[in-house]
Amino acid sequence: MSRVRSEQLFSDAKLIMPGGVNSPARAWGSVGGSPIFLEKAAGSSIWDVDGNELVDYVCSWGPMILGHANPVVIDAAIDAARSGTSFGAPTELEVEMSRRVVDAVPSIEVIRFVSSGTEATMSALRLARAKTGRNKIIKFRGGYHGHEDALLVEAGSGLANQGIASSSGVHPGYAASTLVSEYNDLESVKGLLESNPGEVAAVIVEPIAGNMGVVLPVDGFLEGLRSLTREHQCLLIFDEVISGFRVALGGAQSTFGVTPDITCLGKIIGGGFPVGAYGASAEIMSEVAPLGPMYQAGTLSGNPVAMAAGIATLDELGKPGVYQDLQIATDKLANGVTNVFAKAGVPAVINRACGLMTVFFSNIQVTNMETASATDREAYGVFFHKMVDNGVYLPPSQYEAWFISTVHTERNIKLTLEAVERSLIG
Ligand code: KE4
Repeated sequence: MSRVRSEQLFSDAKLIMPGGVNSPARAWGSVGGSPIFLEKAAGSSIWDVDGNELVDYVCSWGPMILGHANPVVIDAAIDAARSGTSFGAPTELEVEMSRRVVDAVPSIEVIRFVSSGTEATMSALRLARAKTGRNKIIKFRGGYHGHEDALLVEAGSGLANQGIASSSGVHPGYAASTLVSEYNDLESVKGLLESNPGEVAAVIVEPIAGNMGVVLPVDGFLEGLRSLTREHQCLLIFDEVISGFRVALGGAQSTFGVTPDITCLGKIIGGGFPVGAYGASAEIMSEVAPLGPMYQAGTLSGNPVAMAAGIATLDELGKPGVYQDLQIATDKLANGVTNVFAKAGVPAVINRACGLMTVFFSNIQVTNMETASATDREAYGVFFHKMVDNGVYLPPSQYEAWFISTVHTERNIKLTLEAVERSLIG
C-alpha cells in the first residue's frame, strides 16, 4: 500500500501547522508513523491521497453515524447553503433543530447551540457555576471534554496519550478548582464532595466514556452520581458529545434512565458540520443571556447550513429500526473480533455500546483509566498499522472508540474480521 503522497503532504504540513495537523489526535502520535491524508469518503469507505480505499471506523471521531457523504444530509446542506450560509440572525431552521433535540433528550427543555463540543462543555461549566454560585468542578480521570482550561486536568484522549497530566498554559487557578475522581468509583466522588462541602458546582461525566477507549458505567454508578449530586446540591452534567444520538436517540441518559441537570452534545448533531449544544430545564437555562446574566455567544452558532445538516441527520436517525440495526451491526463486529482474538490466542477485552466499541489489548476488564492505561498500547500500535495495511482504518489510539455507522455492511464486517485475523497472525 503506497503512501508516498501522504508522507510528502505530512512533511509539508509539519512546516506550517503544529505537528502537521489541526487536532493532535490526527497525528498518530501514540501509534507512530506518518498519518494518511484523506482525499474523499463515502458511506463506510475512505480514500487516501494515494488512492487506497479503507473501511473507516473513525467516522470523523463520531459525527458520521449515517456514513460519509450521506446523500440526504449533503442535499440538505447544499439546499440551505444556496439560501445563504450564515446570517447572524435567528432562523426557522434553529427552531426546527431545537425542537428535535428537545423532543428526543429527556433532560433538555431548552437548548443553546454552539460550534463545538468544547464550547458546549465550557458553557455548561459556566452555567453550573452561575446557577450554584460555587466554583469547583469534579471530573473523572480519563474523561475528556474538549480543550476547556478547567477540564484539561488529568484528561484522557489525546492528552492521556501524550502523557500530559494537564496541558501547559492552563491557569493554575483552573487546575486548583478542578477535582479529579475515578470513573466507576462512587466512594471517590462522595469523598471529594464531603471534603469540599458547599464548594462543588457540578460533576461532569461521560455517561458512557469514550476517551479512555469505551468504558461503560458499572451498575448503579450513574444512579449514584445522580443521588450524590442531589444530596450535595450540585449539578450533574452529562457530556454526551460522543454518546448523544449514538447509543440511542435520547442518548445514554435514555438508555440508563438517569436524567442529568445539564447535557452537552456535539458531533452527530452537526451531521459533519461544526455544531455543539448544551441544554437543561427551562429553569436552569433561564440563567443564559440574553434571558439571564450568564453570558455566552457565537458568530456561527446555529448557522443555517449546520442546522439543515443536523435536522436531516436526526430525521434519518428517528426512523424506525435504525438503532436496533446499529446494535446488531455493533454486536456482529464485536463478537466477531472477540472470536478472532480468542482463536489467535491473543488476550483482548472488548467494551461496546450501540454504535461504538474498543478492543483493549488486555486480559483484565477495563473499567477506568487505571485499567485502561495498563493495557498493551504498544501491541495496539502494531495492530493498528497492520489493520491499515489490510485496508481497515481504526482510531490511531488505544484510548479512542471504533465508531460504527448505519451503513457498515455485512461485507465490511467480514472484510474487517479477515483483516483482524491477518493482522494477528502476520
Ligand atoms: P470538540 O470540541 O472536539 O467538538 O468536542 C470535544 C469533546 C467533548 N466531549 C467529548 C466526550 C469528546 O469526545 C470530545 C472530543 N472527542 C475527540 C475524540 N475522542 C475529538 C477528536 C479530536 O480531538 O480531534
